[in-house]
Amino acid sequence: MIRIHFLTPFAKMVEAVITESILGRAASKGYVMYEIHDLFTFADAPHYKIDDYQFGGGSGMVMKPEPIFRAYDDVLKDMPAGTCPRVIFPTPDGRLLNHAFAMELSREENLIFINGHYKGIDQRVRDEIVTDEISIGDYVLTGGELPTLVILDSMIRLIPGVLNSYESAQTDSFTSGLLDYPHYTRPEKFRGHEVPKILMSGHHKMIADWRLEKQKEKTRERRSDLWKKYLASQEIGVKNG
Ligand code: 6GU
Repeated sequence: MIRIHFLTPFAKMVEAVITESILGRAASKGYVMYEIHDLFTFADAPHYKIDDYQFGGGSGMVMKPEPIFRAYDDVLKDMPAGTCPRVIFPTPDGRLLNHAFAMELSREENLIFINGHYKGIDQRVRDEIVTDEISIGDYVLTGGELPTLVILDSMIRLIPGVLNSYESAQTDSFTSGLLDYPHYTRPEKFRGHEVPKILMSGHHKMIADWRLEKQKEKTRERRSDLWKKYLASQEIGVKNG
């Protein structure tokens, strides 16, 4: 059972997504437990401010360190002494999220996600607490909740048993290094478009070859970066027999 902690100023947003998704089902099935910690409850009375102007000037507020450090201490206090959980800070200037990282996280026992807002968080939080700074792509979002939920979704689905068919996580895009092949279901003919004949042939080997060919085609056309890696991995495979 993985324990996931959220340190966030938007507790309700995180809760809403969790309860309405596979993330929630993973919790009901006992694979994961969520604890959402509202950063405002760790701020100082009477104003409960969690952000402030940045030293050195410049537009945009920065999240204050105290509420985050207090929330973090509070979470650690309930863990066995010596537990040193990974602390993920989703941020556009982090390392890019990928399948390998999602897989790595899915094997952890405790994870803490810190959700930044405004211009970001005080650097001392990043220096002292954060272990992993992760971006979900080259664009900027208004806060860390959606990226946190994206990272979470990508890892939770990799825990064996969470998906009804673990197989479906084994064969999708990126597990193999290639993009996914096209899928079809009934009806066989729809608005004049027919399902490729080969899929109806019952020849498992030919179907597998066709699918691999489609995967290669798509990857070559859309993702030259993945395609180069795939070709390199094939060469190594050949060399090693
Ligand atoms: Cl992790 N956070 C924010 N705010 N924007 C992003 C992102 C993260 N990754 C891409 N854009």
